[in-house]
Amino acid sequence: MRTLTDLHSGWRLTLAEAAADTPERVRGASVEATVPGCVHTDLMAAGLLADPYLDRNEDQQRWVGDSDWRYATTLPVDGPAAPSTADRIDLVFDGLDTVAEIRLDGEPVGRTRNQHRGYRFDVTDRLAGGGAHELSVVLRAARRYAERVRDEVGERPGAYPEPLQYIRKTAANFGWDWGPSLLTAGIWRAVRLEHWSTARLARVRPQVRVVDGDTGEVVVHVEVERAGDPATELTVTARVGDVTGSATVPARATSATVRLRVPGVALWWPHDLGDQPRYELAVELAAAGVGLDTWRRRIGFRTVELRTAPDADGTPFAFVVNGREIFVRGANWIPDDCFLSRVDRPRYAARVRQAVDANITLLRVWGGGCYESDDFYDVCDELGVLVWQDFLFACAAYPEEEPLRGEVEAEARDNVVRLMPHPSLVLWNGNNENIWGFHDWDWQPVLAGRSWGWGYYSELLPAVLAELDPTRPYWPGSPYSGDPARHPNEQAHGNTHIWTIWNEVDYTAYRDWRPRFVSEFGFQGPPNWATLTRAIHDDPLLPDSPGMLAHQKAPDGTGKLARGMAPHLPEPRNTDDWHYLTQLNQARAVAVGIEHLRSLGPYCAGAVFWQLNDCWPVTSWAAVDGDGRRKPLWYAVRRAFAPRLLTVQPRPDGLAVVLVNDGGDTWSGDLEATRRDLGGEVLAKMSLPAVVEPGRPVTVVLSRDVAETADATAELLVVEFAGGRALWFFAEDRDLPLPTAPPQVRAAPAPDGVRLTVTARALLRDVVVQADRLDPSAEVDEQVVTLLPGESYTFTIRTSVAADDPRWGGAPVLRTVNDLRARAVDTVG
Ligand code: BMA
Repeated sequence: MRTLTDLHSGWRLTLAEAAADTPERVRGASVEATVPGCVHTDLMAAGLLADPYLDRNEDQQRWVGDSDWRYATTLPVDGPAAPSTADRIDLVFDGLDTVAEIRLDGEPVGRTRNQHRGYRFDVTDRLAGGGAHELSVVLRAARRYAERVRDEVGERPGAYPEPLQYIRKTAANFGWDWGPSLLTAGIWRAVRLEHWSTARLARVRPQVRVVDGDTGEVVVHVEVERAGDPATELTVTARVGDVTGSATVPARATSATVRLRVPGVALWWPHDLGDQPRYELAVELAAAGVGLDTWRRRIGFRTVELRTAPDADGTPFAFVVNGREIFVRGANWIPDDCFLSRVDRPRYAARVRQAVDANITLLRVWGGGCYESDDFYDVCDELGVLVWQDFLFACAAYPEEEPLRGEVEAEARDNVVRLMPHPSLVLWNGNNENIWGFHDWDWQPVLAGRSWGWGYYSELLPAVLAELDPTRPYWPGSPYSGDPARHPNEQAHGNTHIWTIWNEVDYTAYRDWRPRFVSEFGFQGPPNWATLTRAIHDDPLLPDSPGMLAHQKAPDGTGKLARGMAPHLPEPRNTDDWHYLTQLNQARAVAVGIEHLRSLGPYCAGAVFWQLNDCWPVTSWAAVDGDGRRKPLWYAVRRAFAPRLLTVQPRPDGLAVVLVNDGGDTWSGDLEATRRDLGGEVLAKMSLPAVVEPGRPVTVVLSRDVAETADATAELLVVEFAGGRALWFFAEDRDLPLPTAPPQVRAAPAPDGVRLTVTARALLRDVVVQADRLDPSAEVDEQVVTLLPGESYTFTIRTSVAADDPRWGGAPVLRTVNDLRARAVDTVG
């Protein structure tokens, strides 16, 4: 049997070649190294590097990425390297970051230059002699390597100045408009010795399908690697439950296929539509009845298609899962930490759980990140989250020549095979914004006819998929319009990114778009207070103080935040106000986008906002901040993505109510709409019954007496349907005479913390409880709550802070837009 021995202990890290500005304290140091891990985290653990996530430490640390580093360990004499009867001993790296030279006892074993693939080296002869062996891995500075490749293949344009397209390494690692530039190096995934004889399972590719309703079909393609006598006949057996099949690998052959038909399978569904039954698929390799190798994964049975055949309006982009067309409620996923090896299974589970709790049904693993570890896809399988995986190309023209082409193909092959057992994976996408860049970002004169990646997206990647995993749809890019002759971001065709909002125009302009599917749109806001103040210690702390600016990577981000909220909200007077208002504006902006896009269904078939998570504490588009805290946006997304949505939308013929039902059952009730004054008195009213079938939004244009007001700043619209409520304000908050009477607040002890009941004496806009200001570990069950006069809402807060703490009662913990009015009035008065 193949045996695996992890080589994760005894590693030391030293400098191999120091960049000029490397501090003296590091030069002679030899520190304990964590494997899997990276240089930054080892240096931090040894006290030689300040945490780059704090203040402006990032600026002082370029030397880490610009130096060469050496990892070394000794294989114990009586351990896995001891003389062995195995035919083969392989040294296997699941991931090296990135440009590595591997040696055993000082003699070269191999070189690598791609973070996104695994490597296997036959070291049988090297270890034959017994005794202690030294294993070392020297990692060369990635930027320097990339620049050398650039000089070889010729410069290509890109959105960032760094040479990220000349090396197969997580692009965002060079710095992004939400991420620091912390060029990592390390043995970032598992490393081990594998002992085996005769043959091993080199690749197992289960193609999983559903045929005839509830019969599962699993076609298992197996490739073996042989050692020893090539004439040995091998047997491959595959099993799902009590269904077994086998095939022979004849002498000298290296592949076989086993077909299984599994009757009566239960289908795997995204979490909002059904369960996630999984079935263990076990594959065994044997020779003459002796087991040689095994492979096990949990698969799921489901079908997926991407409907893109042109229709009368253009080119749809609609996911059909198990025969049912869905509206995708999605979020973009970026690496959850700049130091990828810190993202372990519990962290993936917590983050994906946050997505599920926000009613998100799809995560798009964005192309500037990485192919995540199996844990991520496994958690998505388990929790019923669809995954759209980008191939790793983002925001740049990528050369198609060697030494890159071969690496791109090898990494695609590795990862397509690795990820294909996962039912959650529903789409492979060619790249992020590169086709757009080619069309719009003035790349063509610079390229002057040189390759830019189109060959990857249009030929290489689809060919790899057709060969290895034809069960999943492929799409060349995000955005892409389905035809290379057409502008890639054309809204009637394919998938679209909306970035004019945030960069240029007000968020209400989302309503001017009629796209078929939006795979990126978003708006920034700062992280939660506890996260912000853990990372930034500016004094005074201002929106543009130095530490704050270092944690805001978007061009003119601070200006865009200010301009984005000015049309809507009262002006902030201080950093506390700014923090509450910019977070609130982010929540409102994205909710407006989501509700509008859902109201266009099924013409529009998905809204994937930018972005779920962060990789460090930063002001960004994320709903969950770099410390894992849910921003007000998260709560707004949960509401806007509720399977059943009631939303008010302006339409050419007047204000309309749109009822959206993504659930499995009919949604019906009486729709009641009232126009009221700010004191709550009903001025006009209409009601009518409505029946909303799944996937078919119903639009009801409101009668004019309800929908039109003569006094925009004195009235609002309240719509109710089947227990849900939506509000529409005729004027912006900054223009509303919001009542300044403070709410009544009552804090009562609860088993895990506090129940905070807020009662509105008058209309109260967007209550947020920043409990993390009192207790960094506090969690609040709801945020951004508007109360009509007389209404109460009870926030449940998990915290160790006592209920009788007077700070629960007001700013800066309890915030409302009304306080800003009060203060504005005070200041003026
Ligand atoms: C798109 C993304 C990312 C970026 C985001 C926000 O360009 O694909 O590159 O972080 O917008 O600007």
